[in-house]
Amino acid sequence: MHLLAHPRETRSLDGTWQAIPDQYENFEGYFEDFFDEEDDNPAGFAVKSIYEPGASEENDPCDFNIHDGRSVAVPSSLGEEIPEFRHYEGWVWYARTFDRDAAAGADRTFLRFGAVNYKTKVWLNGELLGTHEGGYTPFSFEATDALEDGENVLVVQVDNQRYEDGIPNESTDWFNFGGINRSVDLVEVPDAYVRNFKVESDLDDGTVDVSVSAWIDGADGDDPSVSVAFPELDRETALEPAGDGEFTGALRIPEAEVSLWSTEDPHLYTVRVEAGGDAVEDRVGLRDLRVRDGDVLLNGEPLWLRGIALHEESAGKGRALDAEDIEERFRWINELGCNYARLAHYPHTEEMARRADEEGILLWEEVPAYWDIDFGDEEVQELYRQQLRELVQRDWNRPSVAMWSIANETDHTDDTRNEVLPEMAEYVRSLDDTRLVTAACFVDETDDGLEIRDPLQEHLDVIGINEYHGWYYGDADNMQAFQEDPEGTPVVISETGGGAKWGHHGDADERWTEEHQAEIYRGQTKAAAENDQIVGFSPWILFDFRAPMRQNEFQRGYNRKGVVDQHGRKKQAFHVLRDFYQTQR
Ligand code: GCB
Repeated sequence: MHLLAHPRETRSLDGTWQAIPDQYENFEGYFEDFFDEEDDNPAGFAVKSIYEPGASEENDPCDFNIHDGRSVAVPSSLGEEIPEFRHYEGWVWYARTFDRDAAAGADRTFLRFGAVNYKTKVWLNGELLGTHEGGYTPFSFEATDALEDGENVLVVQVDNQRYEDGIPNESTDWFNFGGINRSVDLVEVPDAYVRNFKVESDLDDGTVDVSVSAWIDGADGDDPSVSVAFPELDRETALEPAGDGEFTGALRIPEAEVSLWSTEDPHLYTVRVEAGGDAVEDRVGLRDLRVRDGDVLLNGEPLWLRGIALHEESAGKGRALDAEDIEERFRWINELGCNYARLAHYPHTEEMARRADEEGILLWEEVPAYWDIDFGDEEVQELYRQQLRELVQRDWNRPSVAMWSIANETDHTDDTRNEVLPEMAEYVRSLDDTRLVTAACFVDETDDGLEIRDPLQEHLDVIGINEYHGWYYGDADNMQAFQEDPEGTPVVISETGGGAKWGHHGDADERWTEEHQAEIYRGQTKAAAENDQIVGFSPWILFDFRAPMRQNEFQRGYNRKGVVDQHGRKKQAFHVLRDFYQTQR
């Protein structure tokens, strides 16, 4: 199933919702009973006592009424909205009503969720529309048949418990912000509509080859006429049926007529896909990205990726970033002199990628296949593919996205993992073979120095390495000893760094001081610059972030490896990194 893409007018269901925690998971049965008996109980909504499920409205103590929750904003991270829910992990019922004007009614209506952490179950007017697992990617359900004229009642059960067979699973070094963390929209479309489309480009001897695929749903065997247009380039072409609702076409445009998208000049073009009575528009970039002779090339030119890693988190807002947060992130990224950012360890809001398109910042995007995933479990593998698919199909039109990362620090001595991860790399390529596939791997310390001993490396276009010389082990500047990979695959240092509490000062060899962290950055940046195989650097991390397993006196619930603290105050390492990037231009 392809994702319902976002570039069209929608009706937002963001705003004030009601939220009710259900820690003991009691209410689903009563809630469903209510709809069975709706005629007897027209005013309420699951108004049942847990002691007397059959009680009438008059004598019911009403332990649970979907309209009588706490008022919360959507999108939001629930624990940030209601302080006593800060560490809550369990079920929460969300509800809101909305009116539908039947006269303006479209043929078909979908409900689209930007991201809900972690499991979601959705009912509209008592009808179960669907379920979803995974906290960071969008999903949609068709609501056409459940919609009513006038008032509609939308109920969403959110479960933010951590699961052993989840992705991620129970153990992560980040905070588990539950809730409807991204926007909810009603999407209205005609009977036959453009579900998604993909624009790919590469350079071929002075020509920009552009290929376009569009997926049309609901045409019922009656092929509509489908076309794509790039108005600013004065180009248009028909897309031909390719089976299973897919339509494809290509354009060849002389390079001289095109402003290619690059980090220096991130030029975007409008693209418009029409199919019968439906049309969607987006802004895309035309560019050529590939790896050759150990380099990452953008439009044929080698690039050194001056990066930074970041989590999606904002003080007091959890994972529900707003426009101001996105603005602030790009201010820091630009101030550091970056041309690249690693969005760790899960898909961030798609607004980050849209902004990166405009700013000319290349992105590493990843799914939360992190640490100890149960790779042997087939259901977990299916969930893994689903999360990859939902991310790739969301962002495959974003020119900023350069790398899809399939995993972070998974055990390279585990045979099952070594069978499954190459399959996932191939799966990503089958969805999108115009970007580079990577993963954050470990490097092994041996008697001869550092070696990449991960069998996954031969399946990757770029090898990501997380190493903490100078912090967890070794000396910060010993990356010179890094062994050349025989294949010459380019390496990005996907993580390195050390912790420091903002404002804590001392000698450069005193842990947790800004001076110590800055010294690690001096050693690491020097080593990275001297190693030819390293083509990029995204140290850990832009800002301090909440991490339940970090509790010493300097941490108190935060991972302190930020070059900025959680309030936006810069540490000395920020300046070391910025100075280094001046020299890497
Ligand atoms: C890592 C992980 C990252 C942690 C970091 C740390 O290698 O990928 O999620 O937060 O180390 O601070 O130890």
